[in-house]
Amino acid sequence: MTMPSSLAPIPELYVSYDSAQKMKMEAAELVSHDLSPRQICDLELLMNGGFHPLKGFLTEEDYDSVVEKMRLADGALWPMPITLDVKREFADKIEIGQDIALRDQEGVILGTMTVTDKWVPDKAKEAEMVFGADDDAHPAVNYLHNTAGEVYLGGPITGIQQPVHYDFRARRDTPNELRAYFRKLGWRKVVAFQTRNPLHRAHQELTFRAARESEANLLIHPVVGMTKPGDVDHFTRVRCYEAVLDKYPASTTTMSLLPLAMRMAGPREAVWHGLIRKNHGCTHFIVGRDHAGPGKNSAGEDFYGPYDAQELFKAHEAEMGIEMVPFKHMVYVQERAQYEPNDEIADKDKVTILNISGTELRRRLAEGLEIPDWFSFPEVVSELRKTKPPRSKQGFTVLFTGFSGSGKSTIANALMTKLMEMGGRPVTLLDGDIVRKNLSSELGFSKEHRDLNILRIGYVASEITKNGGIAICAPIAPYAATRRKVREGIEEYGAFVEVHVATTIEECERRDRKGLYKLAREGKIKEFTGISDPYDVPANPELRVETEGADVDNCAHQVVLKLESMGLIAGH
Ligand code: PPS
Repeated sequence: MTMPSSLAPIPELYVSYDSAQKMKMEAAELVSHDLSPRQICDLELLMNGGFHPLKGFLTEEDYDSVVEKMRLADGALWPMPITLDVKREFADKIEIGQDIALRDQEGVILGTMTVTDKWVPDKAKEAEMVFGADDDAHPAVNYLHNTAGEVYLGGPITGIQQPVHYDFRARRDTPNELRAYFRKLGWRKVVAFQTRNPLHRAHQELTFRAARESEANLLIHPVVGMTKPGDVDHFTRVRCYEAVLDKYPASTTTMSLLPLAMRMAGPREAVWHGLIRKNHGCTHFIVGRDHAGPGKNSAGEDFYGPYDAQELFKAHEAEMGIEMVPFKHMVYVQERAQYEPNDEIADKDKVTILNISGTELRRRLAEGLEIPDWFSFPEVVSELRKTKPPRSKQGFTVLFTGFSGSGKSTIANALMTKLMEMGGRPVTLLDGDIVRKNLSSELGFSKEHRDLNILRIGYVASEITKNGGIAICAPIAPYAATRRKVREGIEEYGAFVEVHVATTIEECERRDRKGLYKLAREGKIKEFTGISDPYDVPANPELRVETEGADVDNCAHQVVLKLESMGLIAGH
């Protein structure tokens, strides 16, 4: 087997410091492409040699070959299409041979690309061949169809500067920085552990054993670029990793953060991860069961077999020049108070084997239940608890929707007062009228304007929810599709409680508190909800309150009871 014979530097795509200063000025004149977060991750690893031997975003010929054969056109093994997807309107402006500037989201020029290729990819084919199925349940296929631009541009990159990171700077290393570190410490064999999850005791055991068995040092190499939607954020994870790092014998282990945008492509991803680690100077790589698995497909089945990744890696191991260390499934044996590889326990019928699944862990965190010491380290559990407090301490949003005059604002006000009496979390009321005065004063009541108004309310509510507060919103919010969008934005951070204030249009008109229904009937107010403009009755709100025959206090109390039953407020 060919192993890296030296830790000599790997080629990068950066120009010298002086040239970079000059190029930066010149590049300001070029047509610019604003990179997406994923493209920034890809570009960083292209420029620093993490994706060696790639010299830029793939050309059409390389792309076809990677998709079909997992190889570049020159035959080199490369399993993942690294492509620069752009919008059609942008592609139409670009001539072949033209240089473009690649900018980060703040407009900083990171590099330039000479566009040698421009084509419309067959995305369905890419999905089938690279990810195994053209199924949007796969996060990368979903990205391909719903986020990526229609056209791919390819060509060589000239690197000007690394993307700027303000977080954990001391923990970020380029392939050459890691190679230099290994050289300096005399680490000739290094086994890398890839992860996108917090580490618990079982991981610490298995990585320690992997290193010991391969007589190598250990590199914990977590992904901090983009991982699977819904994963624990990397800030929390890195704080957890730092706690676990102290548990290894001194000077056997180090940690470095990898700005990779994962694709969750299972077997192909494992091979890709191996090549990336080889570029970072590692000799061994741990591949687990269902490595980089994307979860279930839309038929509820796994996308890949549990050992497909190990098999594909094994088949290419010699050519890759990095050795696979298969992940051992570690379980806790209560009688012996230690972790042991599951397949090495001879007396399974005589001992008690304990395990806590990922789902069970999430449940315990969500409900504030005990997480035993044998499962994880107290420092890790406490970090996780900080980011995932129990539901009764998380932020949430209540959206009241209903006709004008239905009683939304009155009930919302009563609810706010009740929640403030309970205390614990800040409460913000985003009432229809208040919002229209402060946030949406230029808007009218066309469909477009109402949507804008509701999306603005949704955005503010999502920020409040994210930061642990309670947002109470009370606009008419007549369109179901817009309400759904708001729900999606908020559910990323906390619960969304839709309350339909179901007062009939007849009753609202009879009450006519502001005299608006009369004006609407006379045609003096146009596009009036329920009279001359539509209202989509919520099909599945968390709660529907009838106001006729019930007083305000009772309506607000129904909402409180709902919030209690959802675990959002502690019983009182
Ligand atoms: S929306 O559709 O959600 O953007 O509406 P919203 O921001 O809640 O604003 C509704 C309040 O504006 C007054 N108003 C109208 N409502 C409906 N249709 C028309 N054409 C209209 N013109 C003015 C009305 O007083 C609403 O207040 P509420 O508190 O709902 O009674």
